[in-house]
Amino acid sequence: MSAALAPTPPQPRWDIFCRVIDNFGDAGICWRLARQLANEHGIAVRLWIDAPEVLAALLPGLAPPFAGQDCEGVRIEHWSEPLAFDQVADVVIEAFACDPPESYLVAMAHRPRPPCWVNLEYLSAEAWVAGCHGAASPHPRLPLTKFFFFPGFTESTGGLLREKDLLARRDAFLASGAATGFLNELGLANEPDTLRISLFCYDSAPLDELLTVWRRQSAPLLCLVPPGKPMARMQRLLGGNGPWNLGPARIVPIPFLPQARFDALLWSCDLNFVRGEDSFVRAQWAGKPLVWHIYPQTDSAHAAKLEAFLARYGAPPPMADLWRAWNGLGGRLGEAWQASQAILPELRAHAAIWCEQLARQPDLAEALVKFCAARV
Ligand code: TRH
Repeated sequence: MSAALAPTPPQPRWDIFCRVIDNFGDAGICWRLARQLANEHGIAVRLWIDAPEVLAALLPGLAPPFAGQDCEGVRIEHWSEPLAFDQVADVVIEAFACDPPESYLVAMAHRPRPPCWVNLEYLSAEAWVAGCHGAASPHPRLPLTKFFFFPGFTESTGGLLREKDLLARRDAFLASGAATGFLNELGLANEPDTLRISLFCYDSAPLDELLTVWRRQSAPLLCLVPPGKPMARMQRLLGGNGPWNLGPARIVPIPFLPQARFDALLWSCDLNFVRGEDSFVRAQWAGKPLVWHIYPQTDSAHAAKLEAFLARYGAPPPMADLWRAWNGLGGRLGEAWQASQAILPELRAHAAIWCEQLARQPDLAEALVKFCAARV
C-alpha cells in the first residue's frame, strides 16, 4: 500500500530591489543575500538591479545583455523604468531604502494579501539599532506596511550575512595550505615571515602616512592592492603601475577578484584593510585582525558609527587608535601602527574570539526568512 504524497507547498517568491549608489557594496550585499536565500532556503529569488554591470564585476558569470539571467539559482533582472514585471512576489525586499517603482507598489497593494515588504537597512553597531529593528511604517497612500530590518551584531538585530558553510570552508582552506596556491595564482610566493596585508579603502585614507611608516619598518611586508580607488591612490603616490618596493615593504597590484574568491584573499592575509559594509563583515568572518575604512558621511555620522563598533568589538587601544587615524578621526597613524604591530598576537586572538562569538548568532538570511514568515 502506498501512502498518499502530501502536496509540495509552492516555492516562496521573493523580489529584491537594489539601486547602486556607488562602489560595490550595494550590489555585493544584495547578491550575497539573494544567493543565500535561493541556495539555503529554497526561495525563488529575483534580484532587480539598476546597474547590473556593477554586479558583473563581482560575478563574472553575468554578462550583457543583463535582463533575465539565471545565476547560481537567482534570477537577475535589469531594473529599468517602466519596470517590466509579470507579478509581485510574496516578499519584497528593498535594499537601503531604494524605493521600488510606484507601479510595483500599486500592484503590491492590489494583491488580495499584500506581500511582506521589508527595507534592509545599513549595518551599524550603534545601540539605537535594536530599538528600530522590526519597526513598521505604513505607506502614506497605499494599504501597505513596510518593515525595517537592521543588520547588526546582537540577537536583538537582524544579524550578519554568513553562509552556513562559510567558517568550515575557511578552516578547510587554512588547514590545507590552500593559501599558497591562491598566492601562486596571483604570481606570488608564500613567504611565511612576511606580514601579508590586503588593502581595500577609499580615496580619503591617509595612505601617504602609512607608506611612510612602512618604508621605515624593519620587518618584511607584502601589501596586495586591488584595482579601483586603492590602486589609483597608490599610483598617484608612488608613480607608475607597480609593483613597488619601499624598504622592506613590497606593494603589489592584484586583479579585482570575483566575490566568491574575495574571501580567499582575506583568509590568506595576516591583516585586512577593508571598507564600507560587506568587505568589513567578511573580514570579521575571516577571524583575522582588520582595519576598517568606514564609508564617510557628510554630517560625520560615521564617527559615532566607528566608535560604536570599536566599543562593541572591545578593540585593544592601539587598534582603536589605528582605526581612528586611518579614518581621519584623530591620533597619529605612525604611532598607532607601531603599537598595533607590537600586539599583533593579541589582535589575532581577539579577532578569532570575536568571530566565534558572532557565529553563535543566527545569520541575516535565516533571521530575515523567519522575520518575513511571521509577516506574510
Ligand atoms: O565598495 P564599497 O565601498 O561599497 C559600499 C558602497 O559605497 C555603498 O554605497 C555603501 O552603502 C556601502 O559600501 C556601505 O565596500 P563594501 O561594502 O565592502 O563592498 C565591496 C564589495 O566588493 C564586497 O562585496 C566585496 C567585493 N569585492 C570583490 O568581490 N572582489 C574584490 O577584489 C574586491 C576588492 C571587493
